[in-house]
Amino acid sequence: MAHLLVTGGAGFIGSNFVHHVVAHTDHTVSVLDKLTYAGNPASLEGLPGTRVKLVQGDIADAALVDRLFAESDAVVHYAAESHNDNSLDDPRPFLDTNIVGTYTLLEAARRHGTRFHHISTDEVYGDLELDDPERFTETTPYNPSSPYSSTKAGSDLLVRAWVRSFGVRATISNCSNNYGPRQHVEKFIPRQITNVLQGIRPKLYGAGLNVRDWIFADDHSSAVLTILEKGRLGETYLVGADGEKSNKDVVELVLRLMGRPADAYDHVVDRAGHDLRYAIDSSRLRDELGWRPSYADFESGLGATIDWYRENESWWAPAKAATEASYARKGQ
Ligand code: NAD
Ligand code: TDX
Repeated sequence: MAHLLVTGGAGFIGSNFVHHVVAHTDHTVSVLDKLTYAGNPASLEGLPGTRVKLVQGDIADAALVDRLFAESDAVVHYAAESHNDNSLDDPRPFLDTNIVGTYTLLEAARRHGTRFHHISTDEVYGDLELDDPERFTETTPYNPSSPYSSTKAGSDLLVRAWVRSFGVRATISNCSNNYGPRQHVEKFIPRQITNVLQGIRPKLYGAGLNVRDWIFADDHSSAVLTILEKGRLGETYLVGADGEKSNKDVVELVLRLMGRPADAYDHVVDRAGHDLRYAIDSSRLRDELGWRPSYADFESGLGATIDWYRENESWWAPAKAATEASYARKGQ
C-alpha cells in the first residue's frame, strides 16, 4: 500500500483516476486541487474518507506542496488549465499553472526524491494531415500550436530536464482525447450531449472534418497506473486506444444515440489555429508494459457517457448557462 498525491484530482481525468485507484488498489490518496471553475468536489463523492482526502490549494504554492510531498510515496500530476479555447482568450493562467505549477512540483520532487508521474497530451506534437499514414510516437518532434499545448510542451520539457540534470525519478505520458463521466461541459462531447438534453442544437466548429483520437477516461487511468507501477524512469509513453473519429461523425453519432435526426446541428465559427488531426501509436506502452484498453468500442462508451449526463444533471447544470453564454459571445 502507498500514499499517492494526485494533483488536479477534482477535475475530469484526475477524478476518474482517483476512482480507479480506489477500485483497483489499496492505496490511499491526497488530492491537491485549486478548485478552479474546472474542479468539482462532487466528482469525488462516494469515495471513502478513509482512503481519499481533498486539499484545496495551488500547485504553485511551494510551502503547501512541500508539506504534501513529505507525506507521499508518489505523485501523479494532472492539474492544469486544460481548455484550448480558454487559452486563446486568456493565456496567462496557462503559464502560471502549467509551467510555474509544474516547476514548483518538480522542485519538491527533487528535494524529497519522490517518484513523479507527469500527465500530458498528444497536442504537444502539433497536428497531422488527414491522409498522413503516420501517427504520433514517442520520437515525434514537438510542434505545439496553441497557448495551451505550448505550455504543456514546456512542462514536458521541464520534466525531462529535471530527470537529466537532477536525477528526478519521473515518467511522462502523452494521451489522446479523453471522454467519459465528469468532463466539464465546455469540452466537445459533453457540450453536445448537454445541448441535446436542453433542446439546444449541437455546435460544430468549421466544417467538422477535424479528427480526434478518442479514449475512455478509465482506460487512461489504467495506463497511468501501469506506468506508475512498471514504467522505466525517464521514459515517455504515449496512451491511445485507436479511436480516430471526425468531429462531424461524433456529433452525428451523439444525435443518433439520443434519438434526434443526424443533421440537427449547427456549423459555427472555427477555432483559431485549429489542429486538424491527432493520432496516437501506443505500441511502446502495449509492447513494453502489456497495457491494453478495455473500452475499445466507441459507440458503447459514448452511450454510457450519454447515460451518465442524463442521470447527473445536478453535476453539470450549474456550469452550463455561463459556458454557453461565453461561447455565444464568440459566435460559437
Ligand atoms: P480539467 O480542466 O477537467 O481538470 C483540471 C483540474 O486541475 C481541475 O480540477 C482544476 O481545479 C485543477 N487545477 C487547475 N489549476 C490548478 C492549480 N494551479 N493548482 C491545483 N489545481 C489546479 O482537466 P482534464 O481534462 O481532467 O485534464 C487533466 C490533465 O490531463 C491535464 O494535465 C491535461 O493537460 C491532460 N490531458 C487531458 C486530455 C483530455 O482529453 N481532457 C487529454 C490528454 C491529456
Ligand atoms: O463546441 C465545440 N465544437 C467543436 O467542433 C467544441 C467545444 C469543440 N469542437 C471541436 C474542437 C476539436 O476539434 O471538437 C474537438 C475537440 O475539442 P475539445 O473538447 O475542446 O478538445 P481538444 O481541443 O481536442 O483538446 C482536448 O484533448 C487534448 C483536451 O481539452 C485537452 O486538454 C487535451 O490535451
